[in-house]
Amino acid sequence: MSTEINWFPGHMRKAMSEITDRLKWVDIVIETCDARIPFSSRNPELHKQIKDKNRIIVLNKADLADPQMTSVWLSHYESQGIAAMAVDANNKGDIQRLKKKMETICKPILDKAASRGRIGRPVRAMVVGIPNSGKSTIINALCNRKVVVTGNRPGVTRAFQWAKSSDSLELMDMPGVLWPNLGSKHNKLVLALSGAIKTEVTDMIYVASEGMKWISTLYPDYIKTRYQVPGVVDPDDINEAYDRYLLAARIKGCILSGGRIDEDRFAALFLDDFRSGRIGRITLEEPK
Ligand SMILES: Nc1nc2c(ncn2[C@@H]2O[C@H](COP(=O)(O)OP(=O)(O)OP(=O)(O)O)[C@@H](O)[C@H]2O)c(=O)[nH]1
Ligand SMILES: [Mg+2]
Repeated sequence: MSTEINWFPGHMRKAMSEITDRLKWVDIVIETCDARIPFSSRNPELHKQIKDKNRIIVLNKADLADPQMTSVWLSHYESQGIAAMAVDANNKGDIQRLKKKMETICKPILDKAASRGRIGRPVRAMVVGIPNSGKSTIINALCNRKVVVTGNRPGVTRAFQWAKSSDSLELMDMPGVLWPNLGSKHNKLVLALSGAIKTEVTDMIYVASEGMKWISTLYPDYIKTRYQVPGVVDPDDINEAYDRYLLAARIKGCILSGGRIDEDRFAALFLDDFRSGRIGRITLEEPK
């Protein structure tokens, strides 16, 4: 991926400072992560800001992640004493469980307020996370109605907005934020693969071919079955990854007139397959 990619545009810098300013208004932080990339979807800059707040990690898009790995991640958080829950924000049962969990977290806060004579003031929760992780979808689900705008691309929410979940819980939607240095090559790759980075600033062919290699390494049968291509022999061989990518593109009929491979079309097709779970339920990283 080119180092000139601008994944930290001005509006994210502004959103980060808005988060910092408004943290003092809220009692709880809901940190929304992507269950497919629990490590890379935790923004270290955000973490610094929220680490001392009462908070819960929501591993969202759990319907797209490997359920066994999700259990491993939840045990990992439990061992660290971090409240966490995995959800599919579009699943009513999961949202009911999240509501119950929120009630449990809110109760001591409401009790404490009541003991000081402050009755009727709802608990306020700020929902933060990387772009496209499902923050606004979770808010709408917790409110049982469409209060905030959602969309299948990063950068949909541009300004903070309050939403009332119940008489005792108000939620603040926030723009998704990345950080200036996205960390390792792996972090950048999986963030792009998941859809957290705008397509316009990403080398989609690189992301798709390297993503295909990484998924082939972790889940060899998924790639072989869907694209009828051979498995990984040498993970460090860039040519091998690219040849596999071209072969898969040919097999899927991404061919231009004259017989040339339509690499862009296959990149879009592959990323759409991954993001909608058609390749399989995949988790791209494990706890370190
Ligand atoms: N499969 C699946 N899709 C989800 C889930 N939650 C959200 N989505 C989808 O993910 C996309 C992004 O959702 P948003 O709620 O707009 O994400 P966001 O975190 O608010 O994004 P920004 O405002 O851009 O930072 C939408 O297409 C949602 O329908 C989930 O649990 N599972
Ligand atoms: Mg949003």
